[in-house]
Amino acid sequence: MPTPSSTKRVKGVQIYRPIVYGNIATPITKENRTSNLPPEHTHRWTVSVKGVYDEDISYFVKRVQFKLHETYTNATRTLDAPPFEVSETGWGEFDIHIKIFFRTESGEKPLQLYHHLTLHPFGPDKEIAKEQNRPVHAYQYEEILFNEPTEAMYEVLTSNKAPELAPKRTGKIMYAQDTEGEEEDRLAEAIKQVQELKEETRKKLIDKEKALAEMKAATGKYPKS
Ligand code: SLL
Repeated sequence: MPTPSSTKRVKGVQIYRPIVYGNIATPITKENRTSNLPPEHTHRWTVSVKGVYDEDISYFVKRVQFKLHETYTNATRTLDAPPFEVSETGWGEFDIHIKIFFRTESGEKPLQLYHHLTLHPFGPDKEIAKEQNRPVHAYQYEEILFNEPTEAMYEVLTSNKAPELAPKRTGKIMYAQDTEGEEEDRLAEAIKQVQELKEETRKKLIDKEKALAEMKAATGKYPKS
């Protein structure tokens, strides 16, 4: 009997799909506190699993389970359709267990990730951020590897139905700015720094060239180049 395409694997093939997971948190202030909130709750937050450009990942992800701290009622929240996210209010940080289930035809085991729910600003300008009640973004990037996917999953991952990995939104993606967080941010910062450095070097070079030209003119020692 031939092996069904749902179990037959495509040898030597590896397919990566990037995702972003993490949370945003906003302080509850006097101004935005609603009367139904327990007084000890200090933050509103949303934890999510999404495409890097916020594109739909449900073509390969069929379910995401978020296991919250046991102080929450119904601590295990299961999402069978996008957006794969949970919004809550609360007072404390804790580790969220995130379990990602793939399409059945993938034959893949669920992927277990952990995210530390981050409510408080971190990084170099955390004090200002705290003062200004800025929202906190704490996201992590992950590349999911499908090693020798089943033929059916290979189809799913590579077919035209798969959304383009092109940006759907024009907004900048916000990444965490500390150790947990993102190469992306550091990369953008590095590129900026290199550009600034290039510009600075260019200016210095122009100054040096000028000085050299003046020296040449003054001494008459050097042949004109
Ligand atoms: C801490 N170890 O002590 C952590 C636990 C738990 C946070 C934080 C529950 C909100 C509610 C909530 O915010 N739990 O359901 O009332 O910081």
